[in-house]
Amino acid sequence: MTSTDANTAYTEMDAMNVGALWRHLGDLFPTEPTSRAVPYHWSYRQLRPYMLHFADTLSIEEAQRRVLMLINPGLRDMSATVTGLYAGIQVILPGEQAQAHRHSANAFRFIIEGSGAYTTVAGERVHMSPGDLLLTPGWRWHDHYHEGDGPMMWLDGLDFPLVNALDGAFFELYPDSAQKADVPDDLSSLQFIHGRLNPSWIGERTASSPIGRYPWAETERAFTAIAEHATGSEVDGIALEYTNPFTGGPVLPTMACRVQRLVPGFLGAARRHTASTILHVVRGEGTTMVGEQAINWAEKDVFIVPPWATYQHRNGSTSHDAVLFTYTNEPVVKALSLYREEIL
Ligand code: 1HN
Repeated sequence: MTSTDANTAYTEMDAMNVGALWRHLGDLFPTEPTSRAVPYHWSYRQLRPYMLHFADTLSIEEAQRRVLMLINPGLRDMSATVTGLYAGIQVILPGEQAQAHRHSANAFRFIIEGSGAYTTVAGERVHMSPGDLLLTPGWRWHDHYHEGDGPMMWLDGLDFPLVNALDGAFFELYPDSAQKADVPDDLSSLQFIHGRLNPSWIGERTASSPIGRYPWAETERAFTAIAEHATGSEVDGIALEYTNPFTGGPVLPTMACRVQRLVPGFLGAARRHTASTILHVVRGEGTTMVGEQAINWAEKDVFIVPPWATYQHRNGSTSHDAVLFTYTNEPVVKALSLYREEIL
C-alpha cells in the first residue's frame, strides 16, 4: 500500500483484482431483477428473404447448420435471445443433409414450413411437419435430412446461453456425416402416442422426455376437444404443456414447452415472473404489451419477454383464434427456488 488516499487505494486494489463491495452493492443486489434482455420482436416476413438468400448461396457443408440467430440487443455478447435461452430459424433444402453432431445443450425444433425432412436423433428418424415439436435432448447425436420439395424451415430452441454461463459446453462431430437409423422410424412418438399409457418395458425414466416428436395433429385434437369445455387461464388462455410422460413435468430439464390458444378477442390478465419466455406465433395476429412496449405480432414471428417484465396478450382478431408456441427456462428457475410470479 502506497497511500492512504481512498482513490489510490481503489486503483491499487483494482490492479490486484480486488473490489470494494460497498461501491457495488446496488448493482450486485438490485431490489428486483434488472434484466439486460430487452423486449424484442423478429418479423418472419422480414427474415424469410435472408433465409432463402443464404439457402441459395451458402452450402450446408460450409454452414454445418444454416441458421439465422435471433439475438437480443442487450445480450449480444452471448448470442442469447433472452436470458438463458436461444432461438434461431434454420433452413434446409431438398437433398441436403446437415451433418451429425452432438452437444451438451438441450435443443428442440418447432416446424414452421415445408415437409419431407426428418432428423435422426440417437438412431431414430423423426419426421417433420408444420407445427410438430421435435426434441433433441443434450448429448444425443442428431443430423437433419430433407427428402421433400421446397425449403424446410423451423425454429430451433436451445439452452446454450445457460450451458455456456455454467461452463458446461461440450461438442462433438459424428465420425460419419449421417447416423444409420437403427430403430423403426418415429418409434418413440408411436410408442407414447396415447399419452397416458407408457410402454412398461422402457426401464430408464429419463429427465428428458423420451418422445422424439409431438405431432401438430395431436395438439390440434386437444384444442378441439377442450374448445367448448374450458376457458383456460385468465393470463394465457387455453395453455397446454408438452410433458415428459415419465414425470408429467417439462419435456427437457432446462426448458418447458407450451402451446396456447387465445380465443377471438381474448385479452389476458397482465403478469410478470422471473422466468424468461420466447414466443412463436403459430397462427393469428395480436398484440402483447411487454412493459410499456406494444409488440404487434403476426403469423410465424418470434418475440420475447424478459424476466420480471410485465406482459399481457391480446388476440387482435374478433373472428379468428391466435395460437402461440412458447418456451421458458422456468424449470431451471424453479429448481433453484428463484421463481416468483405476480398476476397484476
Ligand atoms: C444446433 O446443433 C442446431 O442441430 C441448430 O440443428 C442450432 C444453434 C447453436 C448450437 C447448436 C441443430 C444450433 C445448434
